[in-house]
Amino acid sequence: MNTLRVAMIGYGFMGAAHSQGWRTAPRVFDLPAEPEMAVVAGRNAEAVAAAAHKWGWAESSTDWREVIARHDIDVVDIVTPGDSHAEIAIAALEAGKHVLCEKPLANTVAEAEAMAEAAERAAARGVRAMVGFTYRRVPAVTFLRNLIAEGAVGTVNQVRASYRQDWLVDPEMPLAWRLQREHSGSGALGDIGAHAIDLAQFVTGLNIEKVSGVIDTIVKERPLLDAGSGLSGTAGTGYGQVSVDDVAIFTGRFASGALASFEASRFATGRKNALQIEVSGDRGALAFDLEDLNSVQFYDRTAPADRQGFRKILVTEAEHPYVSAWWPAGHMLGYEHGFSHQVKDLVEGIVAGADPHPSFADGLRVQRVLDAVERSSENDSAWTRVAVDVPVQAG
Ligand code: SOE
Repeated sequence: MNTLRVAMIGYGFMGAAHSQGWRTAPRVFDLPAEPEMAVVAGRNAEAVAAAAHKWGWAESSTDWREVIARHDIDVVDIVTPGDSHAEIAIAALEAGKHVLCEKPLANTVAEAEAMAEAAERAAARGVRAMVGFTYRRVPAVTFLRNLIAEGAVGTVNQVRASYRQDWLVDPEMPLAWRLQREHSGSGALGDIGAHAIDLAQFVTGLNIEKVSGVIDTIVKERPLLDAGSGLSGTAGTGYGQVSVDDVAIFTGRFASGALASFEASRFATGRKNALQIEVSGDRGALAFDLEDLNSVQFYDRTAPADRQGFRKILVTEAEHPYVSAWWPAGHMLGYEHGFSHQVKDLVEGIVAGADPHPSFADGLRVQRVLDAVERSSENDSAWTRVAVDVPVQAG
C-alpha cells in the first residue's frame, strides 16, 4: 500500500475538522493509498505543537514554506484564512504537491484565477487540486444531486438556497478575522454564501450567469480581541471597524433561464447552521436542510393526485452515497463525516490521476459569483453578469 504524506497548513476550526477526516477516512474506507498525517504548520509554535499532539499529526512546524519544500510531503491541506490561500496553494502546486484548499478558494477573483491557472499547469504534471466545499459530500446532498440528474424534478424552474447562522447577533462578539476584509475577503457572502452558491450549482449542474443583490453590515464596530483569547484577529482594547458584510441577499439567473434566490446571514436569530436548498421543477421538488442532514424532502408531481405531498427520505441506506462504509440503516451521520468523504474522494482522485470535484475551476466559478454580487450591491443592486462561464465540472 503506497502512502500519501500530508502536511496541513493552519490549525483552527477547519484544522480540527480536516484532521478528523484524515484520521478517520483510512479507518472506514478501503483507500487505494494510506494518508499519513506527517506535519501541521502554524505561526504559534506552542499552540501548533499542542494541536499536532491532540489531532494526531507526527510533527509540527512554524514554517509552511519549509514544509512545502520537503521531499517527503505529497499533499498540502490548506485550512488558513483566505488571505493566504493563493500564496500557499500556488507554491505547493509548483512544488508538485497535491492540494486541498478550504473555501472560498480565495479572497479575490484575481487570486482565484492565479490559483486555477496554477492548478491547470500542475494537472499536466499529474498533480491534483480540490477546494473544500465539503457539504457536497453529505450523503443527502450527493443523493439530491443524483435524483435531479435522473430527472426526478424534471426541468428546474426555481432554486432557493440560503445559509443562515446567528453567531453575530451579539454586538459584543469580538472582531475576529472573519470580520476583517483583509483576512476574510468578505463576510457572510464569501464565508457561507459561497456554500449556498456552490450547492445550487452542484445539485442542479447549472451555472449562475448573472446576479442582482445587496450586502449590508448590521453591527459596524466590535470589541477588539483580548490578547489571550486564542482567537485570530486584531487584539487590543476598545473597538474596531467591521469591514465585511453581515448579510447578503441576492437573486441569480442560471444560464438555463431558471431563477434562484439566495440569502447568507450571520444575523438569522435562532438559525445555528441552516444551509438549506429547495429545487422546484415541473415534475416535482427536492429540499435539504443541513440542520436535518440525514434526509431529503421529495415532492413527486407524477404520483397519483391523492398521494402527492412532500415526503421525507432518510438517506441512511447502504444504497445511498458513502453510507455503506458506515453503519446500518437509520444510524445517522453527522457534520464531521463529510470531511472523511472529502479525504476519500481526494485520495481516490490522486491515485486515479483525475481531479476530484470541486476543482479550482469550480472554486473560481464561485469566486466570480461572489464578486458579481458585490459589484451589483455597489451599483444599486443592478443585474450584474458573472464574469466568465466556467463549466460546472461533473462530480
Ligand atoms: C462560519 O462560522 C463557518 O464556520 C464557515 O466558515 C464554514 O465554512 C461553515 O461550514 C460553517 O460555518
